[in-house]
Amino acid sequence: MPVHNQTCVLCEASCGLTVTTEEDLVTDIRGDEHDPLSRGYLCPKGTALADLHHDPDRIRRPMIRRGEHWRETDWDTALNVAASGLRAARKNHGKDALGVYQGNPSVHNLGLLIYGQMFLRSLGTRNLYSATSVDQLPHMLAGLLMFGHQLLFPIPDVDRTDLFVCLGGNPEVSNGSLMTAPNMRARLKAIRARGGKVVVVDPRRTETAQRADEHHFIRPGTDALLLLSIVHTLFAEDLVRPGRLADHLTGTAELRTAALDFPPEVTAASTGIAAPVTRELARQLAHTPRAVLYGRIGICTQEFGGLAAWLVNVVNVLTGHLDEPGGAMFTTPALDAIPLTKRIGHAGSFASWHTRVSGYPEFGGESPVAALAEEIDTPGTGQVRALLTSAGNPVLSSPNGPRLEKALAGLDFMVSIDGYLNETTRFAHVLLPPVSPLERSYFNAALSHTNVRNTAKYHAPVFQPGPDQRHDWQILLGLMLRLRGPRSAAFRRALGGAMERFASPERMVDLGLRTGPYRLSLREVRDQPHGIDLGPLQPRLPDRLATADRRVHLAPAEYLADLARLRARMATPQTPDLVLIGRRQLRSANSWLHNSPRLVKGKPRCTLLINPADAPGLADGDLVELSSTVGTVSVPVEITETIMPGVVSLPHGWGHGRAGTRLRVAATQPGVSINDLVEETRVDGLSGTSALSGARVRLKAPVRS
Ligand SMILES: Nc1nc2c(c(=O)[nH]1)N[C@H]1C(S)=C(S)[C@@H](COP(=O)(O)OP(=O)(O)OC[C@H]3O[C@@H](n4cnc5c(=O)[nH]c(N)nc54)[C@H](O)[C@@H]3O)O[C@H]1N2
Ligand SMILES: Nc1nc2c(c(=O)[nH]1)N[C@H]1C(S)=C(S)[C@@H](COP(=O)(O)OP(=O)(O)OC[C@H]3O[C@@H](n4cnc5c(=O)[nH]c(N)nc54)[C@H](O)[C@@H]3O)O[C@H]1N2
Ligand code: SF4
Ligand SMILES: [Mo]
Repeated sequence: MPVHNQTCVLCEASCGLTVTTEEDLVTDIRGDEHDPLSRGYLCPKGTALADLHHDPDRIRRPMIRRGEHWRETDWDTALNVAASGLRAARKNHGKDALGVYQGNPSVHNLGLLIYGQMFLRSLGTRNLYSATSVDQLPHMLAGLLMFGHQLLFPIPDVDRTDLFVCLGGNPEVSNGSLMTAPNMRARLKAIRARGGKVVVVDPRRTETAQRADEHHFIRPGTDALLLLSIVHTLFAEDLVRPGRLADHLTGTAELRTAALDFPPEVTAASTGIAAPVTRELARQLAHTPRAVLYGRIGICTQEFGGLAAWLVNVVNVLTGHLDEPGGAMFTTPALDAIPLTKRIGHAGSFASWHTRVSGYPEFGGESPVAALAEEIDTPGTGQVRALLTSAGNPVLSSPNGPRLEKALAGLDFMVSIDGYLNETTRFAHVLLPPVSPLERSYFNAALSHTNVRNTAKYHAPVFQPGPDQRHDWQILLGLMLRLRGPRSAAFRRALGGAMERFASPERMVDLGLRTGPYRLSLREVRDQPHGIDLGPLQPRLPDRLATADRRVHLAPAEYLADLARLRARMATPQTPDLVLIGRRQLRSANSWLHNSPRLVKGKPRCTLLINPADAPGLADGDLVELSSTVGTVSVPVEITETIMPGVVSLPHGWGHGRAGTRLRVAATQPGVSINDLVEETRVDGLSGTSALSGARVRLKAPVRS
């Protein structure tokens, strides 16, 4: 039976796979022992790729909706109808009337990544949205303001560090993010085995925290205060040692002044972290030669996400851990997007314009998702009339899902590129389904920028797509030619054919590799079925810096100005409300794998974690009503000391079973959507990133036991 090498595209870990097939069936999926990063590791989602591929609910032919009725059609008709609806909105109401939402899997799909950037940006609409603004935007902003490029992410060199301080991440479950590092459990265990230490700061004693040396509860949304207190301590106790980078910094004095107001004794009441703990954390980071402070989504999607992401980098710089082995390092990808994007003027942008309704700042040419519903449902010039969604499910993944649902229902026209009729795409008028992940080739274009070790991997598709199937990039190309290309169908076909041949994702990768730092070719990478190991991360500064003065900017004015907001928050008394945070689960991938029987079987997982102190009279499994200013959900509780008193947690990505979806397995375990409770108006006032974490909620209990 044929055995194929592939890579799992379901999360950033990008585990190598060996996939055994028999005719058109997947018979086995295992971890590839020779993959330079994953070395045979696989989580339960990897095997579920087979379920995804064979899922009878997965849409395989384009469809057009009239009222509630969907009918299959051919590609030419579907693309023509889709393009004419989108074109009408632009023609009648201007460029901004066409909105676009790109979801997370775009990052894991080579063709979609390249063509998405090329085509969707060329539409010139300000109403360009993506999952970035419910995710890593604050880290990208810090890359831009501190290092000069939005893609300059410092990555924890987890395999060589002796102190891993994890703030707002749960890598044992998420398998690492902005840190492509499969099997984080083994990697963290290895730190401890070599005498190192793992410290977790999180409002929940997570799976990662349970195996760490130390865990400290922190009140959601207060990380910037903790980090400023660490900075304060570093200066106050003369622990600042930027080492080799000392000559390449600006803003050290401003930073010291900024942190003066935030001694640990002052911030403790807000963070819940006692001053001696904060001081000790600062000292350990300063005194451990190979140490790294890592901050992930919990510090991004909160009210002070911008400040927190900045301060994580600041602490790594001040303690001499930026760009040093065992610290936070920059990658050297074989296809290096940083010089390529810099050359075409795409190093990043921030606040060069603001959104129409709420005045949120643009980032990288995009509007934050927090603005999507209001830009659709608020009349006026620039109102979104037609929407194209691709690889996303914002009804479940963005805040205030119910408002967005209403807004989508009111659009003149909507097109979705997606293989599922889900909570979002059911509103589309045209659904354009791409091939499955096993029917396309793989190259680690995006995630090689976040690898903990440099690698290059290419795989051919496991299955060849049939003649009536289209890749995402071919769908985008079809739309692009119909929206902006020649009017004659014959000329369009000829141009499309030429582009498919000469501008295929493979061609572009080959070109990128040849001009990249290792001067590889696609053939050389393809010849290594398990990928090429390009070695550990190397020091890259100052050369890698993209700032005009070739320095690391420690105290950009944007951050200093935002400190006033933080001071005000510190002065605001706590309310008696509970505070809601999210959580990830090993057998979920955001909202879209709940139709896999092997991933949803067992006890319902969509439960509300609550501390016993907040649950008098409640028992495990009791159904409670949880409400916020935007909605109410009924959910069973799970009473546990692992959640901080005053905080409750719901996993995200649930809330299935809505009318018009075609997800029969998911409908048997629908759960509720956390984003039916999170206000869309909760944003980080600096960056516009949604503050998904920290919504105030009230409990009415129990409604039934
Ligand atoms: N199994 C699985 N893996 C995934 C995904 C998935 O859905 N399932 N999703 C993938 C995606 S898209 C991403 S972006 C990554 C994310 O990867 P991670 O960032 O590791 O994701 P989470 O598990 O959500 O961890 C966030 C942590 O922040 C904590 N937190 C919440 N609020 C705060 C706060 O205010 N301060 C602090 N310090 N902590 C806080 C939460 O309790 C949680 O433990 O995971 C990826 N991997
Ligand atoms: N409250 C709360 N909300 C959150 C989060 C949280 O922690 N808490 N996490 C946020 C984060 S980090 C993220 S990344 C977002 C994710 O938010 P989204 O990206 O909007 O949602 P997903 O659930 O990842 O949905 C992915 C969709 O892409 C489709 N898809 C999968 N692969 C492909 C492909 O190759 N091509 C195409 N065309 N479609 C494909 C799937 O069928 C599915 O419909 O959610 C965010 N929302
Ligand atoms: S950790 Fe799981 S979901 Fe992520 S790439 Fe590996 S097998 Fe896939
Ligand atoms: Mo994400």
